[in-house]
Amino acid sequence: MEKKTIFLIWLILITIVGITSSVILLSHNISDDQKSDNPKNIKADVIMPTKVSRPGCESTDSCYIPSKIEIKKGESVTWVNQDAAFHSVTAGSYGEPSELFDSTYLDPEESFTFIFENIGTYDYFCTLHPWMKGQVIVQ
Ligand SMILES: [Cu+2]
Repeated sequence: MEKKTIFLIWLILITIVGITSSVILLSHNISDDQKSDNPKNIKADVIMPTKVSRPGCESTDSCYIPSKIEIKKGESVTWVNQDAAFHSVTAGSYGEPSELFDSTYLDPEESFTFIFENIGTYDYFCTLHPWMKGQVIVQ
């Protein structure tokens, strides 16, 4: 009778340990999934390449790559800052921001996504480097 009780307690303990380790393993997997959402793994539609914080990229239209992107209404564009300097993605043109979107300062490797709900041609620029210009064409 006593042996049976000990066996039952042992069985309950094993079950608890089993459940606890499954929960720990599951939560580990969840945090691994969340890590893949970090900016370095984000799919970039447009990048800000290196060294665009000095003038020059505008002569080859490569301050944002690609500088012109065509999408369909309702789609989004994701910009990723691959430079070592801060940049922004700001709707409008230098001195005339349209206020439709503004990433504010993006750190290196940081990204910004905007969903375009309306057809049109949208100019954007970098508030820190006026020579940096790009365009989103929504069809
Ligand atoms: Cu910039």
